[in-house]
Amino acid sequence: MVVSQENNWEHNEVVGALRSLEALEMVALESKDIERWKVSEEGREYARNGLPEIQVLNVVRSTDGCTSETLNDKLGALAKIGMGAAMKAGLVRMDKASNTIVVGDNAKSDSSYSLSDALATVSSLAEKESADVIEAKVSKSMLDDLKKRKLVNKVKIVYYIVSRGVQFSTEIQKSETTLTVDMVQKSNLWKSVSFKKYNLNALGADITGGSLHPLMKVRTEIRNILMNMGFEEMPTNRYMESSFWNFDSLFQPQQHPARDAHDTFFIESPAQANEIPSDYLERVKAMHEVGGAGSIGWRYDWSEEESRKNILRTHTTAVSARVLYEIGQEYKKTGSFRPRKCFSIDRVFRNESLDATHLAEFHQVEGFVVDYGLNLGNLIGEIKEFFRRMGMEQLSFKPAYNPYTEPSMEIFAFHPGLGKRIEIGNSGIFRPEMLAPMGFPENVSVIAWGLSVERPTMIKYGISNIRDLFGHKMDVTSLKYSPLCWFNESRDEDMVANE
Ligand code: FB9
Repeated sequence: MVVSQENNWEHNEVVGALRSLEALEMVALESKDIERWKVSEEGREYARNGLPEIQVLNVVRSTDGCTSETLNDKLGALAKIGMGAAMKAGLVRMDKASNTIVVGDNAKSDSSYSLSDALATVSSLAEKESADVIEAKVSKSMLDDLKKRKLVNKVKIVYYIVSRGVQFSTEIQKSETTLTVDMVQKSNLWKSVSFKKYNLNALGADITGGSLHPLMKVRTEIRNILMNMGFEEMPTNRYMESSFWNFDSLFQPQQHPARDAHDTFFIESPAQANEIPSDYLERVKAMHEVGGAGSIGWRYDWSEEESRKNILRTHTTAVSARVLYEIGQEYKKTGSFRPRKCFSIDRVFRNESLDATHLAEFHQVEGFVVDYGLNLGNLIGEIKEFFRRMGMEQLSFKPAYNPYTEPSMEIFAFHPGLGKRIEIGNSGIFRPEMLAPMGFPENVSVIAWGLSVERPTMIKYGISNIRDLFGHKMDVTSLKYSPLCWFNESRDEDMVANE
């Protein structure tokens, strides 16, 4: 501290240099700390020119019929600060008869203003005496008043007693950091140079590089849960899809509101899909127009042109439709098929109004089981097991409507962390009007359910605004510190059970 003052050096720079010399063992440092009172810039101004209330008193004393305007003219901004303090201290008062400011009862010409004395004492001693010396001369109440008005404050100053180190020298001999071949074989320098000691306390360099997005951590956890339940992943590498696979193959009528532009993104180019199996297209057309497999259909003139319109897929059920069509074809060819449990997790796009929890896209999870004679009980069982592994128990089911499933159910669960029941997904049994054109017989059924990745991620990571999770405004650096995602401590048991 003294060194930095005497040489007008920055205290922290002096400390840095001392630390470097200590590392070279050229100096030894004994750390000390001391409490001091420091006077603020405002405090120093008042110590020079008088506290605002004293300046107000002086103006009032020297002005007959002093008014607020007089004070403002003479003291500017100080008038307001000073007037309040001067009134409070009884140095001045308002004379109602003349409506002017006059000298108060506490302003006796021979008495000094104790707060001014206190400020003067602190200002004269602060730079050279420790806090306890000042506190012996100035009362606590005065110091508290000055501190409250931010004119002084108490600080702890760390300083060092510096003495010569074992390697003291008036020159800094550059310590080598690397032992080279030359030093050993050619010049024998290794005998005379000094080597820098390893600083084993030094922190390692921050490891840069990428880090996984919370959505991807949750997607991986959900993928592992489904694979441990025997589900195989479907190919989802098709953001652009035809309306045919996204809607028509699911028996969703062409007049359905979800199919128009305010809910769906239509592709301008290429606008039309070409590769739709023609025989399958005809069977889908017939199912919409006149029905079949016990259904009376939707009874409207189905448009092939409408079905060929390219869109951004609105759900990964379009992926399920393509996979189920291939399985149905297997049945048509061989008269049997291998029952399967399939899932998909990928981005879907909806032309919806944005808000704190909805963007125009989200990651959908969908699982289905195709087998002979599946029923609602099987569906509820799969859903309960899946969400149990996500740490959700106490599920409940509410009848709902989907264009391509009947019956359909919304899924709810009590979330222990949130302490309330929340919606966790949707589900249903694919309609026969969807399965028959694919080639499935009546005794084959498909149970399915869906959820998003965003909602569990936002709950898991405590994120309330989806823009903090996904999109150009999210704080990417926060990714480095987001923890791994485990939904259910009993996951290890599940892993062992399924191995
Ligand atoms: O994910 C949703 N909620 C959810 C899921 C998991 C979860 O985990 C807990 C922390 C551990 C917490 C919450 N939902 C579905 C419910 C709501 O968030 C809902 O408001 C938003 N939904 C999306 C659709 O919004 C337009 C979530 C998304 C969703 C909804 C339905 C399906 C898929 C995704 C479906 C389906 C389906 C139905 C029948 C057959 C096949 C697929």
